[in-house]
Amino acid sequence: MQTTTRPDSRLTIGHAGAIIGVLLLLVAAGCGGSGGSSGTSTRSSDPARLTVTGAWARPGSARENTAIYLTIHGAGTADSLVGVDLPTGLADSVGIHETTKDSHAPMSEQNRMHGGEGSGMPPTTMAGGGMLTMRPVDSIPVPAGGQVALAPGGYHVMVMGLRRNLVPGDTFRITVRFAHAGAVGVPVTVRKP
Ligand SMILES: [Cu+2]
Repeated sequence: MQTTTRPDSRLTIGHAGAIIGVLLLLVAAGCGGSGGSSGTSTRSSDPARLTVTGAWARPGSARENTAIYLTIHGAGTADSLVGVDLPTGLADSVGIHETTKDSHAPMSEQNRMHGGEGSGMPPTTMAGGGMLTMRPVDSIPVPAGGQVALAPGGYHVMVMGLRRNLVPGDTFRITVRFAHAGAVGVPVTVRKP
């Protein structure tokens, strides 16, 4: 007097579970792909075109200054970064700056005007007794096939007079202009250094 429905239904449930498992794997694979390298298009040595990666901004409050950092991967011909455009209404002005360690000069006029490279940072402090001095630059050279990092303590995109708060996790887009490559749209993520 035994029925055969129970083993059958159990088999069906087991089969459905396997299908769900496969679907979860597919979803997981899709998520993983977006965070990592996505094939040859992100190769830094691609000579065909200049690319900009890893752009991030320091958090900051309205009326403060902040900085944006990024990495430029040069194309087959030498180029230069000549300007940056921020989204409308993000800040009063923007410039390209270089921070250098200067053991002689007192606080520069530029630093007195708008404080340090990062929001809320004291303008001129550095371990070892040197002074950090920021100065505006007209352009940043990008060698053919080379890589240029805009990073804390060096070149940076100076954002002056934020008109709203930037908190970790915020994202916005900037346009980075190059002499040869032209305008390159770049996504920026706000995060702590
Ligand atoms: Cu600066």
